[in-house]
Amino acid sequence: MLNPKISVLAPTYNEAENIGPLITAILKETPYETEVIVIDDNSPDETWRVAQEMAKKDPRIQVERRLKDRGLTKSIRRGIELSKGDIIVWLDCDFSMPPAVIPVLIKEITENENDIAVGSRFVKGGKQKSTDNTDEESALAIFFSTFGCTVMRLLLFPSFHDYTSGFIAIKREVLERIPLRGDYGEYFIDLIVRAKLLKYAIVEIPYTCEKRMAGESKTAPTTALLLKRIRQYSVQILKMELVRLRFFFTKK
Ligand SMILES: Nc1nc2c(ncn2[C@@H]2O[C@H](COP(=O)(O)OP(=O)(O)OP(=O)(O)O)[C@@H](O)[C@H]2O)c(=O)[nH]1
Ligand SMILES: [Mg+2]
Repeated sequence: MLNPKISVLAPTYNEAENIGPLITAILKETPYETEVIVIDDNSPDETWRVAQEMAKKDPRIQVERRLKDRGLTKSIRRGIELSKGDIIVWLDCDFSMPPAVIPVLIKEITENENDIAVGSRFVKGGKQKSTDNTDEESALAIFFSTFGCTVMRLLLFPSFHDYTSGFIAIKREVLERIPLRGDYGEYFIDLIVRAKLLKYAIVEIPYTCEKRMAGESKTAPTTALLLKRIRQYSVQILKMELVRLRFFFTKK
């Protein structure tokens, strides 16, 4: 792929302290012609305002302030709709996923004939964030994502490791064939399983997941929400088994 256009999507909810430095880092690190699209769910901390101020001075930045129907998957979907890139990248906006890895993911598509490159905590060289100095909910969330990904590997495709990554570079044409489905992080399991079934070339690139730079977790700020997420992920695994079965019988 020669000279692709790149769209980097930044879904945010209460990331006011992170979004400015993150946009700057993304624009610094990403090769080729790049647009950054911030999709903010009308954050009470006014993340959208910080991004809008930057967008006034830099035409590469676009801000979508969503006023209703909050949701991570819906926001990424909206970002895809607005984007113009040949390759679309997205990542968490809390510096847990280093922007310096973005060019490595893109290179896997432009030079190594992959369709999808995923930032992975669970391949050799990758690292899940440490549970040191973290509260109980975050430690539990870290435990469940590590344990959950191992279970998914065993039940789904053992060749893939980080089913809840959320850090990805992907060709637009793949997303045209596989629209994102789901509410929160489980959309990623669906995307990977369907892409595997359709035999897209997927590579995992190791990275070290850091603790969020500032602000609060949206995955597991309370034990009740963490349990809800675990339930969502469990239902998703069962759904994917059904999708797999249907695929093998109908080949679509
Ligand atoms: N637009 C939008 N973004 C969201 C929503 N919920 C979470 N996000 C963003 O999705 C990304 C992942 O959320 P995090 O809170 O970092 O989840 P996490 O990585 O499991 O939790 P941490 O351990 O705190 O990093 C971040 O960029 C959030 O701002 C939402 O409802 N709407
Ligand atoms: Mg995070």
